[in-house]
Amino acid sequence: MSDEVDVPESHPRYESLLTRHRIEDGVDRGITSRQGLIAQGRGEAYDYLLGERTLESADRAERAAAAYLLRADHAVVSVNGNAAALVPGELVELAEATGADLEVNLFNRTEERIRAIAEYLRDHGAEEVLGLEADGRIPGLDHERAKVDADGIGDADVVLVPLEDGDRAEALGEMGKTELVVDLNPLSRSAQVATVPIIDNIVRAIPNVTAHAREMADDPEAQRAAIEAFDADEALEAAERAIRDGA
Ligand code: PTJ
Repeated sequence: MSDEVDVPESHPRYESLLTRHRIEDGVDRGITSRQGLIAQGRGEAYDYLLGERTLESADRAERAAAAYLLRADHAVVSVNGNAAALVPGELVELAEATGADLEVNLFNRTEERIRAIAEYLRDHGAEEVLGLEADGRIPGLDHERAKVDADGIGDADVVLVPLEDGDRAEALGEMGKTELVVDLNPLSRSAQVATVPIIDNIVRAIPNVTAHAREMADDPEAQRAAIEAFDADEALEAAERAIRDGA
């Protein structure tokens, strides 16, 4: 299995085909669930409608997310099978740039997949990966879906959850956590309940959050301004408008 894909860069759908290949490769490696293939298809459809670009409103969301991560007492970046397959190195860089922990946290939880993802993140430079303990619980969810690390997501005040399922996003919000959600569907419950909904493809979103974090790292005033300049309802509306009108 390789990261290479036999598609010429001049192909008009090069990025999209490369992303598909990474998800397929993730399934082959035992990192991504087969449901992850379906989730990717849904994401692609929204990305196509959004023009496969980072909207200005999404860029503002990515900047606000960077500011929340930098200002957190304890920030955690949650990693599932799709995120790990698509942006493993980029997630490690984001954690480094913001001081956040990385925690493997799965919707369709299996111990094998958790171990495979943790190892894959370590192969991409991660020093510590949480999620193997799973000794904490998110209240209000059934047993398997409720599992988190007590010292990780359980203890965090800010969590970045890419491609999260709506029930869990809602339950994490009810625990009083500041939630930063990456999801291409502005109508999804996860995006709707997020403190910061990032309506963008994870492959563009994560490196951009990192770039903003590096730029604002030593500038508390810029961090405060980024949070103040962001309005979640406006961002959701802007994405819906872009889908409807192509604006
Ligand atoms: O690895 P696991 O077991 O934790 O499972 C992960 C998936 C993603 C399979 C699981 O959480 C799931 O089934 O999610 P859903 O309910 O299908 O929701 C996934 C959401 O992510 C949808 O709203 C998609 O539009 C969106 N999405 C898919 N691909 C991307 C995306 N958003 C941003 N970037 C993407 N590349």
